[in-house]
Amino acid sequence: MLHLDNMTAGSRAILDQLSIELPSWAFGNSGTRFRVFGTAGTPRTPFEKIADAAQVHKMTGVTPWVSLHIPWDMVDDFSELRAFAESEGVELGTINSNVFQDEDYKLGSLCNPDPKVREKAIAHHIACIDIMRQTGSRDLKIWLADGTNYPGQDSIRARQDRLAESLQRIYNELDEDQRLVLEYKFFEPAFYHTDVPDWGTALVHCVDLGERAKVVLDTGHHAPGTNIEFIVAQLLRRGRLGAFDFNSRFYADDDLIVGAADPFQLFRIVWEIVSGGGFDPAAEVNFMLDQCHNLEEKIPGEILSATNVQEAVAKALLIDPEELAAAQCSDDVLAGNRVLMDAFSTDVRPLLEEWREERGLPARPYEAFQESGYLDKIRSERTGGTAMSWGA
Ligand code: PSV
Ligand code: MN
Ligand code: MN
Repeated sequence: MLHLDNMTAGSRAILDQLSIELPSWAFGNSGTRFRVFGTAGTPRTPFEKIADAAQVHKMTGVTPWVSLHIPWDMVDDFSELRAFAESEGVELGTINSNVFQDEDYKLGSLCNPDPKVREKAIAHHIACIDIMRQTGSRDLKIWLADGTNYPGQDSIRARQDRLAESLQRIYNELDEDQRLVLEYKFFEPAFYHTDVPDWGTALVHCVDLGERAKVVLDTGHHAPGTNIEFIVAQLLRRGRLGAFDFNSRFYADDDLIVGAADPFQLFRIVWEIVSGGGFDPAAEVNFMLDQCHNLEEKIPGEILSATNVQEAVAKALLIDPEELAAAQCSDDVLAGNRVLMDAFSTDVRPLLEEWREERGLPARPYEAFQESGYLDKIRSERTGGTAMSWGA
């Protein structure tokens, strides 16, 4: 039987320090281009999104941060929002810019051929940096919808040059304790080419920008079959893995609950983070969820996501690095694989129940939330107003 007492001090520290940031947009309504299905009690304001996110932390104890998206989470007074978050037991985290929903950005934002549009997009990021000063956020996260649909529509190379110049202007505005984290995605909404399609392109721009520019790895932004753990290993080697957007996918950018589609892939990724030192606070990797709950209730969806990541981490911590290294030096090509598979096949849920009980948390967060009555409360209280949705 596994017990916390049997863990090494190093593994125990990783488990205790694990923190996962929640995306504010996960608590709004979302859907596909075919239909957005609403739920009763959906937040009508950024304050209500934070109140819901705080429930996830109250149940799991591993999600103390909430990431904001600007302008979706625009408020008059960010110090008021910050104080509210703190009163709910959470803190404001990463600020995500949005240069993909304005008519002007039809042909791109930081890469747009029109200098006036590029100026507008740069100004938006500078406004986000100012918000970061008020929210106390460290990271400015940039995901761009820039790209083209047809060969010849614009110059791929000129767009890279414009991107480099625009990013440098933004980077130069950061304070010493702030970072720029750049997210890549190989397709969508542009279909012929995307301006930041892969980790190589993101890394090249980050290296040019400076030490405080890092890459964001969104697990849903790769071609099927991509070995994501390899990318993790390489970015950690170079000290350039800035943040994770966890989610899972069956087909495209599905944004489903992390660990739902392929828990073994999640385990492999997490093991690479463990073995590469990525959970050491000094590595400064921000672990975030980037999900949308189209059909399921949002708060339980986020609770499950947080516990899925925590389970993958606990499994990876069962691997004895010395045993694995010895196996890898043997002539048996399957010996190391057996070590990994033994860890993956172990049920760590009782261990995590023990961990939660030690902290006065519910042993089973998902069930405890369902029994808490919170959903009934928000369903009856949040009447009137307009429910917020992904994209508004
Ligand atoms: C769009 O693909 C996206 O899902 C990116 O992953 C961003 O992180 C997120 O939207 C929020 O802007
Ligand atoms: Mn993302
Ligand atoms: Mn995405």
